[in-house]
Amino acid sequence: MNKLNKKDIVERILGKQLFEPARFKGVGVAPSNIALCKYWGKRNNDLNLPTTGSLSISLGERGAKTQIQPIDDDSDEIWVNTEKYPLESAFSQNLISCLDLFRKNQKQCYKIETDINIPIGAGLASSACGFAAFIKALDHLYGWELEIAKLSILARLCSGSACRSLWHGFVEWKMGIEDDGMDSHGFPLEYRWPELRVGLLIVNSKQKGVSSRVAMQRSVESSPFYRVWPTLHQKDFLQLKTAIQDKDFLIFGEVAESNAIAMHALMLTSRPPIVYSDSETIILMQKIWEQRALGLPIFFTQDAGPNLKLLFLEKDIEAVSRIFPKMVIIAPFEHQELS
Ligand code: 2P0
Repeated sequence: MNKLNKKDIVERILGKQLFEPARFKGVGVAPSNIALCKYWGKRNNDLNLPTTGSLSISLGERGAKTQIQPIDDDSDEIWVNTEKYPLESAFSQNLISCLDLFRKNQKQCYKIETDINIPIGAGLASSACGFAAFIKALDHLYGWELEIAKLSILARLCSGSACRSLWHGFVEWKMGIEDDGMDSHGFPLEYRWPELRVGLLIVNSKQKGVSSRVAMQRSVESSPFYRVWPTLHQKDFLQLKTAIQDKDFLIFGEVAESNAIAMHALMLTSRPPIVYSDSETIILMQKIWEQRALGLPIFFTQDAGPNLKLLFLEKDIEAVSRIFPKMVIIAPFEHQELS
C-alpha cells in the first residue's frame, strides 16, 4: 500500500465538499495550550502521528484569532498582530505549507490575519493556537461545518500540538493506532480545576534556533534514552490524570515537572545535543525548588524554549507573585466560550 500523505487525509475528511467560499471572510478563535504530559516524537513524520498520547491545559483567554479571505493577487499575505509578516519567515512558511493543503486551486491566494496575544516562537505554543484558529477560520470561510474531532485532525496535520487547541480546559490527545491517524486527535476531559493557575515566566522571547520538529526527530533518532520514553510517559500520563481527577496538586505538579525534565533530558542526550534553557532558566528552576523546600507548593513545566510556566493554586497567588513579580498569571478556567 502506498504511504498516505497529508493531502490524502484532507480529501478523506472533506470528500467532495465545495471549495466555494460561503462568506467573504472566515474567522476562527483558539486558545493556546501547554502540555503537562508532553508530545515528543512521531511514529509518522508526515502526518504528525505521535509515539505517545499527551495531555494539556488550554490557556483560557490567551490564544489566537485568525481571519482568512481569498484575494485577487499572485502571492499570499500574512499579517501577525497588524504587521505584515515576511513570507520567508518560519512562521509564514509553516502557515503557507498548511494553506497549500486547502487551496481552492493552486493559483488562489489568500490574506491571513492572525492576532496572537502570546510571544511567537518562544516555546509558548503560539503555533498550536495559530494553526487551530486557522483551521477554524477555513471551516468558517468555506462553510464546511466539520465536527470538532475532524478539525482537530486537520490542525494536527499542520502542527501536532495544534490538535489540542480546539478545546478549553484539560485536553487529551490520544495517539491512535490507525495508519491514517483518523483516531489520533484531541478529546476534552470533563475535569475542571478553577483554582489552578499558570504563571508565565518569560526569560527570552526570541525565536528559537532549533525548531521543535527538528529537535523531537533528533531525540527519536539519537537519544539512547528515547526507548524508555513511551513507558515512562504512560506512567506519568496515568498518574497525572488521576491527580487531576482527585485534585491532588502535589502529585499533579510533581508529575508535570518531572515529565518536562525527562523530555529535556532526551534532548540533552541527543547528538548533537539540544539545549533550550538559558542560564536564567536554570536560576529560576533553582529558585522554584528552594521555595518548594520551604513549603510553597509551586512547580514548573518547560517546552521548546527557555521560558518556564509555573503551576500553582489560586490561594498562593500572593506568595508566588512576591517571588516572581514579573510573572504573567493565567486562570485557565476563566474564559469566554470559543466562537
Ligand atoms: C507539546 N511541544 O506537547 C510539546 C512539548 C513542545 C514541547 O508539541 O512537528 O510544533 O508541528 O508536530 O507541535 C511542539 O511541537 O511540532 C510541541 P510538529 P509542534 O506541546
